[in-house]
Amino acid sequence: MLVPDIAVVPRPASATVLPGGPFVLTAGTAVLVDPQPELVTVAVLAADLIGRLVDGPVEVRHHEPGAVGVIRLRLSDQLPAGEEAYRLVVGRSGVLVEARTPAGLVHGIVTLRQLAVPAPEGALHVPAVRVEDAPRYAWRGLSLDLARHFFGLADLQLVVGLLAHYKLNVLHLHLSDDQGWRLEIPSRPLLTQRSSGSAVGGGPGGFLTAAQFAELVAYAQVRGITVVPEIDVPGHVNAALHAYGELVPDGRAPEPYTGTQVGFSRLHDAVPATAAFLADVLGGVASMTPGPWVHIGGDEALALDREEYVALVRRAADVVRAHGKGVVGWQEIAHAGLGEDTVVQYWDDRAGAQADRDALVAAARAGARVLMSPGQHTYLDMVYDTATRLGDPEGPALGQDWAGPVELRDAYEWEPSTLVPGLPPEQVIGVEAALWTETLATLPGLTQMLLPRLAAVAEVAWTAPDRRDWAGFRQRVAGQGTFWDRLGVSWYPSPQVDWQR
Ligand code: TNX
Repeated sequence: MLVPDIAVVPRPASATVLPGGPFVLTAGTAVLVDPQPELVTVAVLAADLIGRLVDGPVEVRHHEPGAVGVIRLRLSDQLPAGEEAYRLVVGRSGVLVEARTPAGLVHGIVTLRQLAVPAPEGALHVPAVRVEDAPRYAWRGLSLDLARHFFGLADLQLVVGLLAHYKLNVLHLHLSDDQGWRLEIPSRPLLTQRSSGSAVGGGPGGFLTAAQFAELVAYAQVRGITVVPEIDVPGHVNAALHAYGELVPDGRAPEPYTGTQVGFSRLHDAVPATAAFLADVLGGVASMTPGPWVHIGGDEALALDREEYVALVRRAADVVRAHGKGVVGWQEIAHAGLGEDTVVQYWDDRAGAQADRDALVAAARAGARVLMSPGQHTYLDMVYDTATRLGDPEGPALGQDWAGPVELRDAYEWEPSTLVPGLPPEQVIGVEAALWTETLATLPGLTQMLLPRLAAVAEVAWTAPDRRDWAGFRQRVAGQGTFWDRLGVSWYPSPQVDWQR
């Protein structure tokens, strides 16, 4: 018998449709939890998410033995290995979500939310199912460029909600570049005072205060998401040089830069102010970050020779490590031989980047972990196709094309473990989509590039390869459009999918 697949994205490790059911979800449905302090935030989150589905407040109550018609959340160690594993059992009389950690419970709640379908009289029906699920990769992220154009706290919270909905667990923020500085560093106030008001094309810019950053980190953490801040050095530093002219050999600060060229700006290892700058900035960012990682950039430092590049990357890495954090950097840092506790992020999959690929393989063989962000599959700032023009008809078109058009199927159909020949597959820590914002200045523009492709990358990161296929994905993702519509976010109706309307 052909069992219909449940329409969950990313596809769970196992899902069985049960006889009987469905569970009827209404504003009268309560969330029930054991009285453990670590369950309070996840219970409130669950009640909020379900309350928004049913259009009314949902109560949180403590465990009542024998209660029916409730959603029960429980921590349990009787689950498959892995911090993020969860089990979801739905029947007519109730829902049980179990996980080892609050983050696992969030995944179960998200699956429940995706399974709910509108039923007569405003109710929602959840089919009777048993889902046992756990991710393939530990690192499933989105890298978002706040430097070329700035997006503030409310926009970032919306993005965090989308990440959680597709079980992604890392938000990597690109917080500095030639065009602007986007995070307040208390020990270096001129960075934001002088260099936050610029952006590509002369836009207004902006920055996150330290308090807003802390609020975002907490908002993400409740949803099981770690924020990884990136300060891009030793290239991509015009905004820093503009704020602190002492970083330039002749002491003359450059003008703000609002174009989109890359690779022209640089730190100088021999300039005395450089070491203090790296210590203050990366040390400051590390101490503002509860998560285990700080990203030091390291890409496209085209104005530096290899020796000075390596010296500066090692300096930056030393600061991050001295603050007890692991180092993440773009693929070029593989040339610096940083060793085991490093994550190297692969991005440039063009033929010309073979030297980087060789260094990446060598670094991985020496114990570094590799994060997969290949441009041709995960760069969501690429156009979907060359014929479609997205964006305001009066304004500039959205998207770049240096890595090729990236249609939904391109974002979906690739295999992280075999993409780079010679790379030991067990060194791949995960997958991260990237959204650069040279051409993206508004939230609708941003979400049109993210959706639907973010869902495809999320499935590559979460679902085991033997559970993935394009034909199944295009059917399961077809229902997501109505969810984005309900949220009121813009998305691109890729012609590769027969969207449910
Ligand atoms: C390359 S990807 C860059 C970014 C650009 C992006 C545009 C990477 C590490 N560097 O500086 O924004 O291309 O697609």
